[in-house]
Amino acid sequence: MANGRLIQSLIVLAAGVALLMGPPAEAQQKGTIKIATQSPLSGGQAVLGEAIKLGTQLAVEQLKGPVEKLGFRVEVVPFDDQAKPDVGVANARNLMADKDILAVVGHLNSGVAIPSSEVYKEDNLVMVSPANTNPVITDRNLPNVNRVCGRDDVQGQVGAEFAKTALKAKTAYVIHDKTTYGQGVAEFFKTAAEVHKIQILGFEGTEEKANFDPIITPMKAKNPDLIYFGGIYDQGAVFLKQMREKGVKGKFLGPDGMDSSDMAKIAGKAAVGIHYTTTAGPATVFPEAKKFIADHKAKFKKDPEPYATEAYDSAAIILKAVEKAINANKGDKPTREQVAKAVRATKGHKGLTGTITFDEKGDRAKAGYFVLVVGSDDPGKWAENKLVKTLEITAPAALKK
Ligand code: ABU
Repeated sequence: MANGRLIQSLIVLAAGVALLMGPPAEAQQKGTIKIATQSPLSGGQAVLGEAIKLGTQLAVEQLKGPVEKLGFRVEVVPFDDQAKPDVGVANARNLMADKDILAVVGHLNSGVAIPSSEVYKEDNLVMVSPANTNPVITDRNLPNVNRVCGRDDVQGQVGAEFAKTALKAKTAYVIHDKTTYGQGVAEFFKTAAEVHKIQILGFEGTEEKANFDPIITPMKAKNPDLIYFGGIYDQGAVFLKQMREKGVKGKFLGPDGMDSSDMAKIAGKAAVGIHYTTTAGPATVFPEAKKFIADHKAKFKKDPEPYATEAYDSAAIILKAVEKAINANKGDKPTREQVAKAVRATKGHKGLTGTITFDEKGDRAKAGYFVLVVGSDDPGKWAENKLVKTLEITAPAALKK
């Protein structure tokens, strides 16, 4: 009898303790919300693709708390688009099939992001791009496509103005990689350069990655003041190195595709002194990014590469939007469309790279544009490249429908 009472008391006590501790963790779980990344994680552009993945991972690790408090586990799912449009589209189909994926941070390449985002659009899956600069990204007015970086129509003008006023170029020779991004930014540079009365001595596209002799020989004969390369560092650095080896003396300018420590690794001494424009603000110029740089170094044992900071901001915007969408949905898991709408409504987000507001087409209302000069052939010192110009420019208005 006494034993019976003791057992009864223990049961009551255990129930009381359980009540005080709240329901077990699994009972609070309303499911998983996944944020995908899409960027090249293999191949020649993996340095920047990896930066996008790492920036996203760090943001989710540090900022997922409020969404988790609402009962959801938050995960990052990285996809390797290999900088190839067909791979990006195939990945997009796969990630669309996973209904827990509510947002994408990506891509690196505009030529991959444009067709992939046509797939995301089918179910209003939101994409926030840290790095895609081609105007078409947002000029399509898709409700699910946004970017925190600038645009090539502006970047081309910034480059041309710098070529004229700072580099004193009177003539230029323009090479591009025939991609949506590389050819696009080269054309914007050329148009703006002509407005500045820079004479364009040549304009040529190539997919060559190893032997640039057939391009360099006629270019050298024209002795341009400036060579502009519209493309990415894995090709541009090889071209630059060979161009110097062949005795081309003109100054070298490129867009944000040059902005990677692999530029110095591949081009070596030829990289020292070249200029590039970029929409990836060097992390060191943002006071808010100080802790991010330290955390990135501690966790990944290296400096953040360009666009890691913008990836962090992209993921932070997504997490805030997911939190708002859950609350607006009475605590239930939101739809992809609800998240997309909350992302587009982003106004005055205090990011690492400054204040971010999306305009009606998904552009960052005011984006930063930077001009830098390479200071060393040591890839480990890429983050120390000297900033020579900073601009903040309002995104061009939406195209008339
Ligand atoms: N903006 C640099 C990466 C290249 C691209 O937008 O395609």
